[in-house]
Amino acid sequence: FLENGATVGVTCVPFSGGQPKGGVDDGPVEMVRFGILDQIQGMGYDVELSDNMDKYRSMRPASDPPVDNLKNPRYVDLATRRVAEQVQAHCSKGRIAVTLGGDHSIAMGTLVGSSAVYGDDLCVVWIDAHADINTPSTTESGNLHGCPLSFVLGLCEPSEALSTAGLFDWIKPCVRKDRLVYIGLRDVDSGEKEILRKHGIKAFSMHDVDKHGIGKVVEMALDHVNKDRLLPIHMSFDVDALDPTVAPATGTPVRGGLTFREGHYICEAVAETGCLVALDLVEVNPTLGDPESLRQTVAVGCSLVRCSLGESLL
Ligand code: 6HN
Ligand code: MN
Ligand code: MN
Ligand code: MN
Repeated sequence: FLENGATVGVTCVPFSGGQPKGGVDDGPVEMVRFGILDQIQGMGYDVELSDNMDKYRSMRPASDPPVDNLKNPRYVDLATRRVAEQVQAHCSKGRIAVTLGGDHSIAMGTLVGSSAVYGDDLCVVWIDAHADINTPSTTESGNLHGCPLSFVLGLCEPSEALSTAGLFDWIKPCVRKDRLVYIGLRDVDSGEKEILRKHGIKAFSMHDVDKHGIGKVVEMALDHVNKDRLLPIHMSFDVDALDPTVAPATGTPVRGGLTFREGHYICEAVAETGCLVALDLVEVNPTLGDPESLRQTVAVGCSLVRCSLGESLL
């Protein structure tokens, strides 16, 4: 999939409706200001940018009371549906779809979009401190950035309230449970642990990274979803997978995360497969912390994107 003359389709999603903290909607503009588009171009890719990115902010409905404890459900429904269209458009033209968030709820859209093109073959590599697999009934926070995977895997029990409101009914199960793998977990809710166990979903926690080393963990993770390294990979990278000393400007930091090199190693190893078709880089919140934390987090986000696109391969 990665080859000379390839095109990267970038979608910027200035969206914060999946969680309560403002500022994560400024993530994409800060990464663009840091030069991510020129950097991708400088690597030899053509870059196509999705249009009307400002529209995300104006999509917020005037009234959006919780449904089933889920916060901002209409706003998240509208925004993620648009993300799905934009990512699908890139993938269907053979572009590598790079989506810059925004909070992690936008992955409902990116995964619907990429799976619409790649179907059952799609492998999902989820790099995060969190499992983001709460259902509308297990979520304690009601924040939809903690729920995207339960929607695309089809784990949500049919909810009368959601279907009456006509919300998320466009999301059909589109990712196979045995083609999802996690790296970096260290803050998983008890309801989520139950879901991972029940469905036999493969996860490599920070404990596994300590025990085996990142090289072995990435190899085992890719072996699980993509034994022959022939299937298309969608990597969803939440910057909070990194240790807060490496990526401090993020909404739900958890101590004991991936080092700078471990994070980059994952991206390099995925690039090396040549199978990357879609990448999400989410949860950069430039308003949290001092200017140096901001610069550091934006810089590391851009550098993970470049590495995923093969920057450090010789
Ligand atoms: N993220 N499990 C917690 C919740 O609210 O459901 C945290 C979710 C964090 C989500 O970081 O993308
Ligand atoms: Mn996440
Ligand atoms: Mn997270
Ligand atoms: Mn609907």
